[in-house]
Amino acid sequence: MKTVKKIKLIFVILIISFVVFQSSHAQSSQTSARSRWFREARVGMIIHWGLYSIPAGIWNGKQIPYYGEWIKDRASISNADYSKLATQFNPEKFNADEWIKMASDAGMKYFCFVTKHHDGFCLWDTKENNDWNVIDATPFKRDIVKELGDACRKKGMIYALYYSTGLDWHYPSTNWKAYKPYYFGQLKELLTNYGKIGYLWFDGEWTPQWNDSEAVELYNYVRALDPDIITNNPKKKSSSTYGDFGLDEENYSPPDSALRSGLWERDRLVQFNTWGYKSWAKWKKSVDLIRDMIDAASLSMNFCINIGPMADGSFPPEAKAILKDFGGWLKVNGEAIYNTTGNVKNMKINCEGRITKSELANSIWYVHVFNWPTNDSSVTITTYEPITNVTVLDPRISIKKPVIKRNDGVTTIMIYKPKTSNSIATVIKLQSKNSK
Ligand code: H79
Repeated sequence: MKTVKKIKLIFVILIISFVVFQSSHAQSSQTSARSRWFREARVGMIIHWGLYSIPAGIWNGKQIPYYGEWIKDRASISNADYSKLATQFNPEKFNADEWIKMASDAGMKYFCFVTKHHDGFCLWDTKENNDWNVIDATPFKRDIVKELGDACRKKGMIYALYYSTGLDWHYPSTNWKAYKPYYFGQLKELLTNYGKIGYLWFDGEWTPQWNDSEAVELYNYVRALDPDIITNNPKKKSSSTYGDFGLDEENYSPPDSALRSGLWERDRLVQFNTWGYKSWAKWKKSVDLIRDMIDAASLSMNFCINIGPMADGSFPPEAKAILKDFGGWLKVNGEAIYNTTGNVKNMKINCEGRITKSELANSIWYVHVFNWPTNDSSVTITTYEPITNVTVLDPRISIKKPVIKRNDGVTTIMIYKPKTSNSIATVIKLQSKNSK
């Protein structure tokens, strides 16, 4: 064979094996034991907190647009000025147990912490640098990644980590040769010194140095450090083709068609247009966020709520109020979210709402009614399933005996609006005679 042909053939084989390798990962993660906790948990919390929480969206008296954690870039702050923030970082109200209790009380099953954002500042005791981490550069001198990990384990909360791989303004990731061993070393610390980590979230993958082979090398490196770990797609945010799950980040959503296969996490902000706390950004309403979570579950996606704590280590009161609403709703209706799947095809409802299906038992569905029909007509559910049992999950809500008809293999269920209903979503549980 001529050399050119040979090279072409080798090239084709390489591409094919790369694609096969990646897609086998994507498929297995949907059913694998590794990702089981992720599929069951359904709801988590991510925390953006660091030096950027001190200016909280204001620099030199001006409100700086865009994400609070991008303030160094957006306000063109010099390295010298930004590093002064480290000397002010002393969050006297930080208490890892309190944070994890708030997450747990809100119904969250996993907790993800941003260990290093794009500013490169490390919130753990890294040995890879001696000037840009919480131990060496701040008066606080406590290993936050460790304290949160310990608190998670005490509470039975799964601990996950975010790490800005592709972008580091302090140890410039543009100098790839020097940066790569640095960040590989840091990932080793994070994955070997802090107990079992549920997932690792990579970020900054849009940068030019971030090509396919780097993404595959990173994924293989991380899996070698912990064969059980799962990761988001290290190459592209809005796809789950590589790695184990895709991210539907707010302001960065994939097309609906992409969501039909693979594992996904939807990430939503509690303040508009920021992940890190901003003193002046508006807050979302609980009802919208909780319905967003229900919508995610109805599409078989996880939902992860982002909180930006304040510089003193406390959660903003508005965030606490939102989390309280999540906790209140999930405490009563969690059965319709945890351990469920979505994409229910053979069931229709005549009002604004969503449907999930139990993974724990056969033939159990949950209809989440957002808005009841405004006139006197009923919520009407039509399905091929032979439903025999209709109840409301919330024991405080009582409905009149529903009308259930079965004709030509189609079940029609009519439920009239109860005197009191849940203004976020009232969950109706349907069981068929095949339920186990
Ligand atoms: O950590 C949160 C964000 O700070 C981070 N990912 C989540 C989890 C993130 N920030 N930006 N992005 C993801 C998308 C990148 C947008 C960019 Fe740009 C467009 C980078 C360069 C062009 C906007 C415009 C920011 C700089 C210029």
